[in-house]
Amino acid sequence: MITLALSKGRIFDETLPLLAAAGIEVLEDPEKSRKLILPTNQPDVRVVLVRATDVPTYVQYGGADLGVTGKDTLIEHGAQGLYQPLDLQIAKCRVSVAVRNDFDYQQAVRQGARLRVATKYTSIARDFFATKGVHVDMIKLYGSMELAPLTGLADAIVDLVSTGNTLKANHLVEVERIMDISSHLVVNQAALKLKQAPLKRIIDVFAQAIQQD
Ligand code: PRT
Ligand code: MG
Repeated sequence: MITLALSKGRIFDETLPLLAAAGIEVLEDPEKSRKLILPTNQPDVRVVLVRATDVPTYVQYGGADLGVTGKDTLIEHGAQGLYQPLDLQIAKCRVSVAVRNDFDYQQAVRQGARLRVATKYTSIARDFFATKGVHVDMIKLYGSMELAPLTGLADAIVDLVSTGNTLKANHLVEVERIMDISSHLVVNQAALKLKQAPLKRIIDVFAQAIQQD
């Protein structure tokens, strides 16, 4: 049995065409079903639905043989024990710094004052501001970072941006692009040895499907 860990939403949706290229069709719609383990048309392949931030953990400890996860999640989680054979070029976005549109970010950074930064991505944010030589007070959040500058919780946020519509709707502006993000295929190291043939086949088909795009 091959177990693939996916999160509901954009990662699930954008992985489907890659699975199709490998002849794998998921037999239930995660938005309609309450099942956490979804069968596929291949009796020896199943999909487990986990929280996006839990995908690396499932694969690392062998709860799944392989998974699809954002580079942002991989960096924050740390990639110990994970083989990362492919950048799938899906679920693309960027990690950026954003502030209220009436906040003078350049001035705040230039003065060398402490910047209060709210984010779920504390590791990425810490590295980024350390490289810039900016002192930060880091506030860890788990959701809706956009709210932090609006309520006075923080001066700036470090968050994912794709279209920029969420920032705009909340009177925030992107002031720095930290890094580009896409989702990667991650594979359990032990599974790669024990189930080498079927896993290698999936990796190869995914690699080919990406190149054709
Ligand atoms: O949503 P939930 O809290 O359950 O979990 P999650 O946010 O960890 O998962 P999910 O499924 O939302 O995101 C999974 C992965 O998709 C992330 O780890 C990224 O690698 C990738 N991805 C790509 C994104 C986006 N684009 C994205 N736009 N993840 C989140 N967003 C959010 C962003 O945080 C912001 O709130 O969408 C909003 C901004 O979108 P725009 O288009 O308005 O700029
Ligand atoms: Mg989300």
